[in-house]
Amino acid sequence: MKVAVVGATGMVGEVMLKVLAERNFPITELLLVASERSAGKQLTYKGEEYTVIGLADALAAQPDIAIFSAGGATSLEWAPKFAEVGTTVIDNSSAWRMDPSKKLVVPEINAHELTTEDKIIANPNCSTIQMVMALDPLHKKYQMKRVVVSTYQSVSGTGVKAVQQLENEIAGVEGEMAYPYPISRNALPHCDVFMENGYTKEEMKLAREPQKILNDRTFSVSATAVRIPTAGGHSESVNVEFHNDFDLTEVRNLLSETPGIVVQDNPDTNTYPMPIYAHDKDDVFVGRIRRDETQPNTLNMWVVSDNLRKGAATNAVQIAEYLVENSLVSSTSEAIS
Ligand code: A2P
Ligand code: 11C
Repeated sequence: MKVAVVGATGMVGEVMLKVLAERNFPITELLLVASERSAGKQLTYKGEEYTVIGLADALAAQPDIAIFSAGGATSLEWAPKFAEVGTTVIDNSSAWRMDPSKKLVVPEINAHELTTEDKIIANPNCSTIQMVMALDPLHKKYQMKRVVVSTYQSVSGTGVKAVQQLENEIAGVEGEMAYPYPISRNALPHCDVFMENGYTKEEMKLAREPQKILNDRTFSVSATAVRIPTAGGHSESVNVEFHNDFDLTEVRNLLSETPGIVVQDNPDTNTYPMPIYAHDKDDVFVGRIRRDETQPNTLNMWVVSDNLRKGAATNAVQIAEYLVENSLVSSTSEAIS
């Protein structure tokens, strides 16, 4: 495959290159793409140096697959141009997620919906991906009615400036602020911008994206998204009410048997998921599985994942792998790696 990584110099882009290399994605030609500011810069992939190019040059090269992590504005402008020349775009931004003509894909759940017609495929929001990974097997068995989620999101979800703000504050040095307030020793009930309804955009992503991914509007999600001073890995307290009753052992078994999920749940040994241990892993970790004793058919759980991996890069690469394995993209040349 001729693959373009758009936003290769960014935080997600860096992890994308790592994940593509680790999973040995079949690449015949790799185009590393960023803004014109970065054109000419050198980046390394599998020990080889690559020169960063701009979007116009990447488009002219007509890649088979382009994975975009360069923000919504870039995706809105450029993804259709790539699609027009036959490239299949996998887009990490929020630009196309709720567009009814675009699929919103978590491969373990709904990759089977993809066809050769899908030229722009949306990758869901990081906090959505880890939540639906844990909800899907339970929804299939017990049918969800309502989810109440509170997130504890790392600064890496905001980007380089936010990671720097946290590091500066810990080191006690002045610097640029990514957030309106200090983040060290703090918790900001504010992820992404505020909307007219008083919710943040992140909260609305959590409310809307799961219905589209699970192709089911019979359940609702109410979210509060909070930024906390962790470097990487998002955590979520998920309260889910089902139509049908469940057995806790069966819930643990269902989750354990689900590919991509690891259950870490043993109060006797203080075993539960934490962001520092989810770091650099592709799985979604679930623990603190217990019955909500205040109402029937309701479960509490704690869901943690590396937001730059399963929440972004890994999910996108898994989509690309699915396309290749199911001949939904055609390669312009023979694979050499
Ligand atoms: P650049 O490094 O040249 O600015 P992050 O989310 O970590 O800030 O990364 C954003 C990524 O998107 C970077 O690789 C950045 O490139 C890229 N990017 C931002 N704006 C554009 C643009 N207009 N065209 C292409 N790439 C862009
Ligand atoms: C965060 N979820 O942690 C965001 C980052 O819609 O893809 C990714 C934003 C998005 O703030």
